[in-house]
Amino acid sequence: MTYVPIPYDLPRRSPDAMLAEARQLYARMQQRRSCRDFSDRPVGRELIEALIAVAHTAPSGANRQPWHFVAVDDPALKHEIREAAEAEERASYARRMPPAWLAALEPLGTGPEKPFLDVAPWLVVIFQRSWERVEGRKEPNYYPMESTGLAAGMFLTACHLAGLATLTHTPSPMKFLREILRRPENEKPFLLIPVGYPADGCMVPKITKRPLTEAIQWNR
Ligand code: IYR
Repeated sequence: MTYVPIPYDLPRRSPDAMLAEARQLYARMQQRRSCRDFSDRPVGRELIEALIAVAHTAPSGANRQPWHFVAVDDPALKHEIREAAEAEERASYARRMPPAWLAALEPLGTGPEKPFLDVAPWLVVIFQRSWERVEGRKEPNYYPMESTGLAAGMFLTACHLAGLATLTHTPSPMKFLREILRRPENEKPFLLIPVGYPADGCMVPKITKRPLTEAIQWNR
């Protein structure tokens, strides 16, 4: 059974307007940074829902939408997540991460303490659904990691453009999130994203991106 075709009504804009739009968007996106120092200022649930709605427009393999978003603002639940994440992170930083990895992170100054998991008003946990149970059988999803990554990227972009800071946090392993958040066995934690306002006086490391010319090849 095929989908009903409908007209694709993409608004027509002049090339100049398109270029100006792209450059303005670039300037705004250059200001996006990973934030590790959040304010506890509340953010409304309606806004979080609207931002997740943006992510939910992402393309996905066979339109299976293999993602699930869990938004946590309950302080006790955030704290439970913090405790579990820090337990994993302490083991990672002390034993599991090889010296080269620790050396690569050293300039960022990260460590096993994750106060932002208590402080940020929301923790948005994205799960990847690798398969679905259909009438008792396991049906695979297609490109679940790519699809969920696309949705995650759109979520980060939406948060930034709305004026909120995020951190793509990856405590490892992240299995504890499925247990704490009572998600089913077909869902794998993908990213843990604190969302909120930066703390007053929040500082971020001065990093730059390599020149665009090194990231693009035109033709062969
Ligand atoms: N997941 C750990 C370590 C970490 C790893 C990378 I790669 C980073 O860019 C930053 C941190 C943590 O969250 O501290």
